[in-house]
Amino acid sequence: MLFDKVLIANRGEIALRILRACKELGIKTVAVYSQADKDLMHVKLADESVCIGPHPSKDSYLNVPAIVSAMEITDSVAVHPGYGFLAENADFAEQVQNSGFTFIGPDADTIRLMGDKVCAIEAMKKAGVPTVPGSDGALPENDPEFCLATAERIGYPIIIKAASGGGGRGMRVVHDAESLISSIDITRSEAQAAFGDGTVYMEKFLQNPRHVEVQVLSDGQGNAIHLFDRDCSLQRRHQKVLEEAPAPQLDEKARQDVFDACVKACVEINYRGAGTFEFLYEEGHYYFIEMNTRIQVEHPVTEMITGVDLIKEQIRVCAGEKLSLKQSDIKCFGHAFECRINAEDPVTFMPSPGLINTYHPPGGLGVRVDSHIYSGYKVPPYYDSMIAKVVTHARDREAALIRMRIALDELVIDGIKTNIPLQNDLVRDEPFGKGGVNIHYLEKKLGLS
Ligand code: MV4
Repeated sequence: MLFDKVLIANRGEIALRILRACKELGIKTVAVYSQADKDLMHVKLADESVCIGPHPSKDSYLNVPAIVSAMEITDSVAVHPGYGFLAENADFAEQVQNSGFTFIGPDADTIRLMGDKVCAIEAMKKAGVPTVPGSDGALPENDPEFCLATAERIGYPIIIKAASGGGGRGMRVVHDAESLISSIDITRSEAQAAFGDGTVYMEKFLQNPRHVEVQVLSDGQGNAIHLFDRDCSLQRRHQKVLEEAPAPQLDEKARQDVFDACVKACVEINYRGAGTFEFLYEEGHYYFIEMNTRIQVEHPVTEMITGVDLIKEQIRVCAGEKLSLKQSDIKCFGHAFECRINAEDPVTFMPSPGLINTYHPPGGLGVRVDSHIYSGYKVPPYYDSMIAKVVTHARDREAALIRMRIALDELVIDGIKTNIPLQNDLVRDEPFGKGGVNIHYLEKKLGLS
C-alpha cells in the first residue's frame, strides 16, 4: 500500500513538483508554509495546508517540532523533504521515524553515514567506487609528522576537507609543506565552529576536473539501478547554473565501470530511495567525492533522458515497494539541459526579490518548466533565489541546446531582475557548446567578459 497522505516539508518549485507526483500516485497532500509563503502555488493546490511559523527558516521549514505536529494534526503518514532544509538532516529523519511516520529518503543511519564524508568515502571505496588518493581516513590531531608524510606521499597540491562539510564548505587547498600544518589547524577550527566537528581529511587536489554525478534508485531490498549521469560543471561559487544529461565526452569504459560500481555500492549499503554519487572527472578518471541522499535540483534532466519520474519512484520505494524498474528498462534517449532561473541581478548576482508583473513561460515539444511562479506572485527575500528551471530535451545535444536558446528567448519574467541574460549568453557560448568544460570555466569566463 502506498501512503494515504504525504506532507511536503519544502517550498517553491520542488514543493510543487512533489505535489504533482503525489497527485499522480493518488496520494493526498499536505502543504506546510511559513507566514511569508501563504501565496505559494503548491499551498493553493494541496488538499490541506498548515502554517508552521514565521519566515525565518529556523522557525518554519527547519522547525522539526512544528513539522511533526503538522503531520499529527493532518494524519499524514509520510514526509517528503525535497532538497535543502531538512532533506539530509539525520536527526529529523530519526524523529520522523520515532514518531511513527515515514521519512521519504534513506534511513537516518544512512544519511548520517553519508553526512560524514570520511565514512562515506570509506564505505564507497570498500564497495569498489573509485576515490581520490588521500589520507584514507581522518587526519590525526597533534601528529604533524604523519600529516607531512601523507601529503608528501599524495603529492602537492593537496586539499584539506572537513568531514562534516560538503558542497564546498570547509575546504582549503595547500600547495607546499611550509603551510600544511597551519592550514590543517585553521580548517579544523573552522569546521569545529561551523559543524561542531573538527574532523578533517586530506585529498590530492585535482586542478581542472569536471563535476559528473550518477543518479541511482534503490529499494533497500537488494535491487538498485543507475539512471546515467549529469554534468554539473557550470557553477559559480558552488552554485550550479546549468546542468545536462547525459554527461558528454567521457571515457566510455570508465563510465560504464562507474555506473556498475554505484549500483553495487547501493546494494552493499542497502540504500533506499533516490541518490546521487558525486564525482570529479579528470583525464579519463573518476574520483568519488560525496553522496547526496536527497532528490536533487537537477533531477529533471535525468527524467527527460530516461522517461522515469524520479520523485514517484522515490516515493514508491520509500513506501516499501520493490523497485519495479530493471536496469534493462532504463534507456538513455537524447540529451537534456536545465537552466536555473534565479531572481538575482545578472551583473552582481545579488538577490532581486519582488513582484513579478508578467510571467510568460516557454513551451513546445521537448520544453519543460518546473516553477511555482505566476504573474502577480511576489518573490519573498528570505529564501533561495531560484524561481524556475527551464529544461529542454531533444534527440541530440546540439538540438537540445538549440531548443534551450529558443525557450530562453520566449521566457518573460518582468518586474524583477533575473539571470536570464547570463543563461542566454551561456547557451551561445562556443566552448560550452562543444561540451566538457571544467568546474572553473564559468568563473573564468565571468572574470574575463
Ligand atoms: C575537490 C576539488 C579538487 N580536488 N576535491 C567543492 C565542492 C565539494 N563537493 C567538493 N569540491 C571540490 N573538491 C579534490 N580532491 C575541487 C572541488 C571544487 C568543486 C567541485 C565540484 C564543483 C565545483 C567545484 C568548485 C570548486 C572546487
